[in-house]
Amino acid sequence: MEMTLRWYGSKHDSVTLEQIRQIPGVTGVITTLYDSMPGEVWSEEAIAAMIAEVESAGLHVSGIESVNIHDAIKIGTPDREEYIDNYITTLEHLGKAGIHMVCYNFMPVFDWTRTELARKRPDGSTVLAYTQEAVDAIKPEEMFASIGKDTNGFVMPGWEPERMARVKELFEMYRDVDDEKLFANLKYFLERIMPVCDKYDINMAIHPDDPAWSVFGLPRIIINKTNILRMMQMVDNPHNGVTFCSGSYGTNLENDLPDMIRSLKGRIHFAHVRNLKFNSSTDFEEAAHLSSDGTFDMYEIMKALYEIGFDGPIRPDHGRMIWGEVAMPGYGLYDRALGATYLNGLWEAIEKSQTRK
Ligand code: DNO
Repeated sequence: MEMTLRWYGSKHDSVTLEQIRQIPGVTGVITTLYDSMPGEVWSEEAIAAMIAEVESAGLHVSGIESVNIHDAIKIGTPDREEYIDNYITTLEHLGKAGIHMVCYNFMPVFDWTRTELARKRPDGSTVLAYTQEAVDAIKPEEMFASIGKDTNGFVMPGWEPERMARVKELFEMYRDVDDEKLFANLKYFLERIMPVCDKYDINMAIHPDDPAWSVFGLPRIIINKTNILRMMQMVDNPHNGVTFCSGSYGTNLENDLPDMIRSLKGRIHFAHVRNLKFNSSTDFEEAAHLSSDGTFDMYEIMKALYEIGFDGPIRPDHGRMIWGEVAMPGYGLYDRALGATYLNGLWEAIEKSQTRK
């Protein structure tokens, strides 16, 4: 595996490449063209500039998170053809530039959903949190306003104000899309893009829906082992793979994370590893990465990744806001650096104990 950190680009991120370079064991970043809108073609020039900036700091681009999917593709409207063609061109440009991993998601309307961006924990740190009760109590169009005040002035991935302004309209557009239709539209999209992925050896890594159940009545399909295996089989190409995100699949306590990892051998192209602390099955907060701070056994998660021979990029995921840092919620430097170091420590221990067998 390669330890990486997510980076939004110098215009959008409070964390610098120079700081990332100083985290022991982090050699790459996962980045994106954060200003591009879903459906746009990423130009070769913009991709080259992004790579040059990262490389000049002594790091490399280990993959993209995300090239977002236009709603027409998820809904399956006739204009999806044009947007799929654009997506293919973007993949071609990325492939030519030597990028081989692309993370994306297939969630309708909202990307990840949290109800609090700064819940205070007993140690004074703040974290992202979710309660089903809070979601049930508000209308979808109120969602952004209810958390928007806690973004510290940053644009949150998947919560771009332009999109949020259209929430009502988007809900209307998804009215006839159920789980089966969403699966069919995902299959159609994947079948169209697999040839370019084969040509340039690009691993597509679908991110799970977060939380791993339907919110506001919208269909959500990338939520559990059954559905993800169905997706792997419906387009049975090794380039059709997953981002294994422990914090997203883990929102549903019925998901056995190490077992899911083992069942996806060869198809995990990217890993997001973080811990959650459950206060009840419908109330969870994003803990520190350490096993004892949350609900998951991080050793077992890392061991399962090690055992299946995972060799893609991995990143610590959302961190707590600590030590007075002001950053995009979940994406500060300090706690993610602690997370990277902890995950590297677990990996080293697992690796050494395995070779001693
Ligand atoms: C949240 C992220 C997601 C993820 C996308 C992938 O912090 O994990 O926004 O990047 O769902 O497309």
